Amino acid sequence: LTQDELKKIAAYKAVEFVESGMVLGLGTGSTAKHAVDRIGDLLRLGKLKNIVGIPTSKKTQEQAVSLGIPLSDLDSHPSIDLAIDGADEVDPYLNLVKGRGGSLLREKMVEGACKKFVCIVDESKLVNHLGGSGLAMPVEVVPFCWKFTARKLQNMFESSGCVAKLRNDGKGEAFVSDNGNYIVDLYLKKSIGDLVVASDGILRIAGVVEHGMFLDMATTVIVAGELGITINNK
Ligand code: DER
Repeated sequence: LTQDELKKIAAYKAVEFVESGMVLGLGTGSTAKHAVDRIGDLLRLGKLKNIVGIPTSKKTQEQAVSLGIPLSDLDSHPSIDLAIDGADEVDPYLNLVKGRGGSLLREKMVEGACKKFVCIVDESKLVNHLGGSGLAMPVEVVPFCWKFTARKLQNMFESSGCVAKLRNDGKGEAFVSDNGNYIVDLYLKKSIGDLVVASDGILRIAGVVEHGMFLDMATTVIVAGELGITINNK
């Protein structure tokens, strides 16, 4: 099975949790895309009714509009029944790294407002501890003096061999999030130790808006692997 087929399997399994009448957090990324497509299919087939979607990015909003999924926002729906979204990393305690797609702030706002947050991944996302894979740990920062903020972040995790890099948009410019902010990616050589301490430290830096560690937020993680699907509940 290809990675994308595994993502689709996890996504379709998550959509089995969706009931008519629900307010749904719609995730962002290539795995969540399959879940949103599936919800659109079931609505069109009449198997799901009265769904309201709360998108976690402009990209997902556009996808949902094209599928005819009725949309609203957190101002109108401060409490959401169920969110379905992907992740970049999942540790054994269901803590996540998210945000390599640049949508972490709206994802964390929406998923923080959910009664249930079902995370969908293929098995390649499973790690023993967050941030140790050498891949990006995203932090959304205000553009004002971003170098100052990036340096503070890098110094904070110096003992983990941290290198902070501004995410670019692939066209030589800085990536700009849906909220008009920049993303500084932290590349760590070693684990950052206590995740809550790291989270608090990052959020205490004035130029930081939010980071990509979703601690104790997922209520269920659905993992699709070569040997089948596993469903891990908090
Ligand atoms: O950017 C994000 O938070 C995405 O959800 C990411 O974490 C997972 O993206 P993927 O499903 O394309 O791997």
